[in-house]
Amino acid sequence: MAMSSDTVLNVVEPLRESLTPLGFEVYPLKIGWYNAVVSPAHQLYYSADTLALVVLSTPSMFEKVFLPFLQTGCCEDVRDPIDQCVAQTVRSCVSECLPEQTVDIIFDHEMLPNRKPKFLAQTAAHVAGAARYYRPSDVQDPPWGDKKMFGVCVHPRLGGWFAIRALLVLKGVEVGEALQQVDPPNCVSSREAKIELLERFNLCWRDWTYRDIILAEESYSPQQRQYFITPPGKRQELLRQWGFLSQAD
Ligand code: B12
Repeated sequence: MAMSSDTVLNVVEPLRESLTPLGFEVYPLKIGWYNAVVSPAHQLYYSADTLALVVLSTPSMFEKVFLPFLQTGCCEDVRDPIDQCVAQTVRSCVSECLPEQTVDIIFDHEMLPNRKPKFLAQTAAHVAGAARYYRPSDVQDPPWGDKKMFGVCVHPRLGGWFAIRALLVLKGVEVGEALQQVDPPNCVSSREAKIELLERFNLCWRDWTYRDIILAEESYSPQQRQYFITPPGKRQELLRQWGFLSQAD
């Protein structure tokens, strides 16, 4: 089904309207933009003009969706309550807003049998114009030499205070010229700042200073910080302390 720009908006706007108040952001992209940059092993098998949406969580998702989700008691015995909560929220918004569409929903933590991620979240966020992906190869003659360094996305308003949660692929919805690619803002532009960002993300990511590489409009609340600083294996215990889980286990 070929779509005009009006129709792109008819898909994007309802999802935005339902996910934005819950602390998420939604950005459209074409599968072809993603496939143009990733290696053959990471290609997504849809036609180049297929419409997709990348979903980010912003700081307020924790209070708007996660704490209420905990209150419902849904997270007893789940591997990762955040992933569970995000999956439930995204799935229900998609089926409510796009009941007529076949949507493949891929989450950031999902892996293929060969243990590669099902989609590269940072690349998707970059090509959608949501958050610029700073890669080690963006720095010429880097001070870290040949050491393996990971890249990091920076959001123009949230710095590093967000996560990339899902890619929604609208199967059979082809958009052609109706969707134009926009460059994500280059908010960390000097060579020195890029070096600082990549060093923080790789060498001291636990102190979260990479998230403040630019001044952010919003960041994680003290309660959210406490949750994410707690190692995943100890989060159940923390939730119990907060009174969200039953005492007996
Ligand atoms: C596996 C993984 C890890 C592994 C390995 C990291 C890695 N990058 O390979 C480990 C365990 C080390 C890790 C650690 C962390 N991770 Co991690 N991780 C992932 C995961 C699941 C997959 C990443 C991956 O395998 N990449 C594969 C490599 C090959 O991809 P790549 O290097 O980007 O290469 C591609 C691009 O370069 C692209 N490309 C080529 N040319 C061009 C040109 C352009 C312009 C573009 C845009 C792209 C592009 O093609 C290449 C592939 O062919 C992602 C979620 C996801 N589904 O993507 C989160 C993710 C990258 N991690 C994240 C985070 C936050 C972390 C941690 C801070 C811990 C945490 N969760 O708080 C640490 C920090 C890193 C560190 N210092 O250890 C965030 C990053 C958010 C951000 N702002 O960028 C992600 C996106 C998760 C999320 N939900 O938001 N992680």
